[in-house]
Amino acid sequence: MKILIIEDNEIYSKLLKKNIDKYLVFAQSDVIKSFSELKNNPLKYDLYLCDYILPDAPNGEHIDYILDKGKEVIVLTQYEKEFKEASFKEKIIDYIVKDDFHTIEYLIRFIKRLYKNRNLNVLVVDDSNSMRKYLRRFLEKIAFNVFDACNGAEALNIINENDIDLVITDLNMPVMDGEELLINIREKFSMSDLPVIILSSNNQNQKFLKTLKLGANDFLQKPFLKEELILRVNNLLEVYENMKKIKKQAQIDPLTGAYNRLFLENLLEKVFNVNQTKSIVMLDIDHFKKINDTYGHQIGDEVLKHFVNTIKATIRKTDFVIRYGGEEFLIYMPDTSKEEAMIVLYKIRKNLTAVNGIEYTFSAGIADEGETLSEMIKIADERLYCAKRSGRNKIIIK
Ligand code: GH3
Ligand code: MG
Ligand code: MG
Repeated sequence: MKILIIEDNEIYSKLLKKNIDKYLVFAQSDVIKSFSELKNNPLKYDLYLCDYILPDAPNGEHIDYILDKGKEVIVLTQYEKEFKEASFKEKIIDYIVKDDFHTIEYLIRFIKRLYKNRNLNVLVVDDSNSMRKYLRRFLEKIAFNVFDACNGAEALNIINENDIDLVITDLNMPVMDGEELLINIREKFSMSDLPVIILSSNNQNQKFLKTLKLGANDFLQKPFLKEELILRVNNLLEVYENMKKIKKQAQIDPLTGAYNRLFLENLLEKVFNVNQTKSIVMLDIDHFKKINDTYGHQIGDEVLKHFVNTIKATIRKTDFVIRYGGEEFLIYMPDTSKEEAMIVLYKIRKNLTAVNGIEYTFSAGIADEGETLSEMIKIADERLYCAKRSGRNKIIIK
């Protein structure tokens, strides 16, 4: 992300640049001091941080100049009062009052957010064309990918087909209103899986309180200030992303990067479908204790990592590998019969090269029968045990 700072106060611009360099690893910034310098600049930046008043642009002429070129601007100002009347007020992303240096902290956080927003999909749901357009334009300004729908039914289709990260919805709409949309969303997604912001008119107090009880994350009362929209959206997404990170970390085994049993319990119970063909594979490294005893625990750890990496490189994107116990792993393969799963297992065996000069093998049991996940695991485990008893380095499916 390339940022241009336009600021005649050298102390302030230096401080700003220092903070950008220190805290925004993805950003690269340049500083200029005047409108005349700006006119000679090719304007190849993603974001412009502009002082409101420059010696050669006493009314913010340089800001209009940048906005005319379709660029994104955040204004830095000491003159909040005059600023309120500025012609460009509606066209900029936001403004920062330079009254104390804490605002730089906010600015840094804000730019970080803009950077992350580029990977997030926001869905706007409103039957009013002008509101939809307004929100779309503004959310695109703060870097989101925007989808829009004019009622709840349309919104649900979009949610089913796309990876939506945030929904902003009106309440009163034809076909399916905001409340029904929210109920439908919460049947599938928790508050931390897909946050929803309700747009309400000020005469709908009772109704929007109800939506909070139904699982809305936040609300915005129309007409709202742009600043309030930014703050609520950005704050919500900050929480949402942290939750996502924590959730993900909690379900991954730190040594091997495979999923852990928490993942198995949480997710697979949800996606497990009795009527769909699927295979469960239980694998166990042969004589692993001997590897530990001979080469030490650290080398043993390397073997475990190597085993998981080989499995991951061989299975499909829709399959999951889970560390079930110490050196015991489970692979979940949707839409796969045990005969098909066996072919994959042979591939894993073939791809299993030596690690640090140590050759090792594994045994496996595969099941595609059973009504529940635990039944399938039990059958696969019995077959794994058979494979061990009959001499190891075997894959058993019956
Ligand atoms: P078998 O062929 O019958 O499976 O024999 P094995 O030696 O592989 O099985 P056993 O269950 O006797 O021993 C497994 C060993 O795995 C014992 C345990 O200390 C070791 N182990 C478990 N977790 C880890 C780990 O995270 N790192 C390392 N290095 N070793 C581990
Ligand atoms: Mg073993
Ligand atoms: Mg074992």
